Amino acid sequence: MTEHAHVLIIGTGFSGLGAAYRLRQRGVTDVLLLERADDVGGTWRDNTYPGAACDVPSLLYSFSFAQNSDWSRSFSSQPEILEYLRRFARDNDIYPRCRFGHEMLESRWDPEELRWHVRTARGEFTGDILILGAGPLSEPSIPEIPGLESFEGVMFHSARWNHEHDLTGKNVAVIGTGSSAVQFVPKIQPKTAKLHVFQRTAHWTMPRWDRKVSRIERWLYGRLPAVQRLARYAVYWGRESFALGFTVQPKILGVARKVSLRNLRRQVEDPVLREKLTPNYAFGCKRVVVTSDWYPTLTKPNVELVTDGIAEIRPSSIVTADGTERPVDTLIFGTGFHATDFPIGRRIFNGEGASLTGRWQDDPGAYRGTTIAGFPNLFMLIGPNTGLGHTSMVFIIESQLAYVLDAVDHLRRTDVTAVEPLREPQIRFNKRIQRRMRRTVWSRGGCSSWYLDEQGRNIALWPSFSFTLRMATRKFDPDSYRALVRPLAVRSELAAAAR
Ligand code: N01
Repeated sequence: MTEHAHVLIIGTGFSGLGAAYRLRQRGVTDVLLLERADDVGGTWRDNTYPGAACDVPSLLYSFSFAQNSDWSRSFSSQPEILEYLRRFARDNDIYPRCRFGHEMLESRWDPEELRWHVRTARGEFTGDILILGAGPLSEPSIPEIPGLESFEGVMFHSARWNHEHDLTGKNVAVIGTGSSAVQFVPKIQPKTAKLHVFQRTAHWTMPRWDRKVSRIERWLYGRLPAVQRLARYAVYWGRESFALGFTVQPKILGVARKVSLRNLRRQVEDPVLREKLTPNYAFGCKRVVVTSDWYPTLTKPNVELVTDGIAEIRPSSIVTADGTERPVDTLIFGTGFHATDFPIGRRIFNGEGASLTGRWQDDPGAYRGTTIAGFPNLFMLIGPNTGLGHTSMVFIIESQLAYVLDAVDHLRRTDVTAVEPLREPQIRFNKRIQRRMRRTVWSRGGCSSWYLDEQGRNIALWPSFSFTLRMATRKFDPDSYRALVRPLAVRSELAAAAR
């Protein structure tokens, strides 16, 4: 049997839960959330690796409309964030609207009915509006390395941590040294017999000024939410200054660069190791990793930082380009995610049968990061060019939600059934983004990063301050959209079928 909801939401992370909550605030309750896993939480449910935590301050990492006065540390751990999201879903009655185990396999726009047909692993759904909240960092990326399939030990990705596998006394190889690896490597190092960390590119680091949040602070935030809001603003504006460096004047980042190099000097005595860890591109070009225990961990006697490229993986070893073979019984990928190829786009089809991925081949991008020409009533949270390297993605999600809600209100206020952005405004919008992108450190900093797609275009990040994205998504702008109206006959047919 096909279940219908006015709004279908894919995913139950910050995006999906935030969408369900805000829609309900506006009186839209006919909503279903389709979730592939068996609980809410998104990336904070999936990333359970040791040491998983947020590298954005806790004060910024909750919904502005559901601040958490109870964070125990200034940078929250994954279990605490997951518990926050579960509590949020419980307190706001979102769980009954969730369909767990329903991985979205295919979504097709029906140009006659003017609605979405969604097939999941467990059922069929229709929806007038489809909100994508699956997140760009949900599909782990495992590199193709010769011989990988021959490996006979245990291997897993950081976002699918194998907690059954005890690392005590093991010869472990970690591939990748990004934001995830710098969190779990220091946690697993004491257990392992030998830990080989394979680094392709050195990352710039910033210390993680983590501390316990005092009881007095928590009490104050609980009693006087305005004080917490003030503290939140202060942290927000402090971090916005990074956007100035990333997108306008990279020279401003000189201070941060010095802090990073000073830490490296202080924490790593060995000049050879220090050299290996010194980035050869501009600060901020790749996402800066936030850590205070990465460098000290790499100096431990059982740790080796390997910078020679991996030539081959054998059943129980890894061979590097210089011919050295290292025995390995556990292989952990800290190799990131399919961030710019949006794998979910292969499952979404418009009325002409074209997939979103196909459409994006020549012209990736969305209008205001949220809607896509040719795909009516599809709203993508954390869509193309909405990412940030310096502040909280929750801020961006809330900004986009304002736009989506305004669009939903527009549909309710008028007799319009569906809207899709016109091609011209979308092209203009993305040209502006790419023009601005040219002067950012991500384009000029001399590095390659997951921000860039195969053609070298940055379709991940917003090339300005986050508040400018908030301004761009403040209000739905119907003039930039084509309006579709469901004919009366189709309306009657659908109504009759629903009875
Ligand atoms: O992944 P990454 P991540 N051979 O893509 C290397 C968010 N996040 O999971 O730099 C060898 O950053 C790759 O090398 P290189 C955050 O947005 C947030 O760590 O490309 N190495 C790199 O070192 C972050 O940016 C939090 O040369 C290979 C690493 O793998 C995003 O998630 C916490 C390789 C991948 O680093 C992803 O972080 C954690 C190959 N073939 C993560 N392929 C918060 O706290 C890749 N690498 C909010």
